[in-house]
Amino acid sequence: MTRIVKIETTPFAGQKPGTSGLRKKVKTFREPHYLENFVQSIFNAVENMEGATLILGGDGRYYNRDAVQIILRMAAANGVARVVVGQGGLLSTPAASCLIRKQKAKGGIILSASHNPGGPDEDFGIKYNSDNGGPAPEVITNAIYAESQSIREYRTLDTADIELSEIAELSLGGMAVEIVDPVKEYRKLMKRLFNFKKIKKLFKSGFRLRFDAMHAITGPYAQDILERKLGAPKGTVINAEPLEDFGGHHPDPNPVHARALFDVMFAPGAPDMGAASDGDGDRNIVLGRGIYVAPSDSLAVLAANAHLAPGYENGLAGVARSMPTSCAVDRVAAEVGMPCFETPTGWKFFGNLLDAGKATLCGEESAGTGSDHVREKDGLWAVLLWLNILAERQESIQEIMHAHWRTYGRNFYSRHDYEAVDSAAAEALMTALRAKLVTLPGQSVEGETVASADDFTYTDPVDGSVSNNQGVRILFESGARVVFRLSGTGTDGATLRVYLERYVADPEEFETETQVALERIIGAADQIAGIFQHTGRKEPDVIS
Ligand code: VG1
Ligand code: CO
Repeated sequence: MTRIVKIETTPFAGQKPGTSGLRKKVKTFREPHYLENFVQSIFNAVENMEGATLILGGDGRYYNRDAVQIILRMAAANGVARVVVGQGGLLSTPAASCLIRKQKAKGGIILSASHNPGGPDEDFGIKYNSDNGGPAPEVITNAIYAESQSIREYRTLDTADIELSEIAELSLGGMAVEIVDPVKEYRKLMKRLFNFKKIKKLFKSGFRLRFDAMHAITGPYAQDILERKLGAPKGTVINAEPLEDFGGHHPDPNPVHARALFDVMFAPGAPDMGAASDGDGDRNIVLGRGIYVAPSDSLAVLAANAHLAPGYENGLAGVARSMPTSCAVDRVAAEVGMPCFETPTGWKFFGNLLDAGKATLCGEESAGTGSDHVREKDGLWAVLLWLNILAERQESIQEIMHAHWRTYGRNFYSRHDYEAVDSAAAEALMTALRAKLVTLPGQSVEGETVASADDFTYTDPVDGSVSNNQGVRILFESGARVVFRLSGTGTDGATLRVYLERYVADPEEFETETQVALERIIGAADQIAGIFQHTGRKEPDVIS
């Protein structure tokens, strides 16, 4: 039944080496042999796939169903012994990570383009996770990429699609296919980490939450855990039904794409808490009544309060944040006396620190927080940790944020994204910026004097591997900071990300509007990088 398909010339335009997954338009994935090329490259590049157990599932976006069938056939043809698939082909990214660990699987294949839009004309994605449950490290992703460039054939079966809609144990060409409830193991893990009794009581006392699942994968998880297990009123989870095109929206929980939630939270009669997650369920945002918790601040507050949840009652071994994430969590770490690691953007860099027990909590400014319970960031986990903290502290989110700033000071923070910029123009901007780094220190720009400027290099403290060119960072003498980097996840031209941060110790200033507080840094950033000259853009597309 096995069929070997020859590929004359490889159609594979490829994944940028270094990124953890492949994200392209659905149209590209549907080109003959395109998805197959990448999947066979995984089987070729990862050793000992024969006889292995794999986890498979995705965020339910358009092409998820077809891709699952293609991958199952190829897995069987490549000698994989057993594949555990989420019912309907669905698994959130953190739940996939949880299953890989729980099942002691060889790895997992996750289908998602995360926060990117879905549909026939939009994005699809695929990535391979290793046996620790986390995105494969660069040695593996680079090997997969190398395979994909030279591959000339792939293996598949000539069989019909199998039924994935019911929980079952099936066989496909001698390979076991186990279709499992996508929520069950994940729910068990959450139950171990958090005080469900206390959170139940909180909801019973009338606490109101509005969780916007953005028609993405977290809907079924949030309904099961928040509404059915924790007693939140029905309707707490909105847009709960996963749709192939996310209802036509970007499943990106930021102030632009989650506008409706922000409007509710800033209007009279707002509930106590608002939250949202992204396409594949690994991101989260949290809002209180009339207040948006910047993700960098959320990480800091969670780090300072995690011990209130049973899973973290013995404290944290350390924390880690991506380089562009604000330094708010550093202040918490310094106070507690625990290490704080600074890694490049992308969750895979946290894996080694978590595996080695050097960090317990990790986070990124891009609405990602997580811990050593899995090896991905985890949206619903963060919401549950917040709920656990709120249940213990019996204060509002407003009060908790203000108390936090009074203790540690406030790191005003914002990210400006310039999307679908001409790729050559974006590269030229970065090249010019890198070329002038050595001349910047000492220069005064918009009243800010540059203290230091470099292109971030990371040396992994566990395995010593080095990652270069991870973003240009400019530190001012005032302590303010700006970081420039190009996105590795966009599918349309280039996205320039400008990360802006300014620390303020004076409580009188805490109420300043964020963009106003950052005005000078924004001006300095534009002047240093020449954003307008290079891109022709006067304003960012998204401010978060
Ligand atoms: C973005 C975020 C980064 C995150 C990555 C994957 O990457 O900035 O923090 O880890 O998306 O998140 P980039 O290269 O576009 O800046 V997800 O939720 O899309 O898996
Ligand atoms: Co995501």
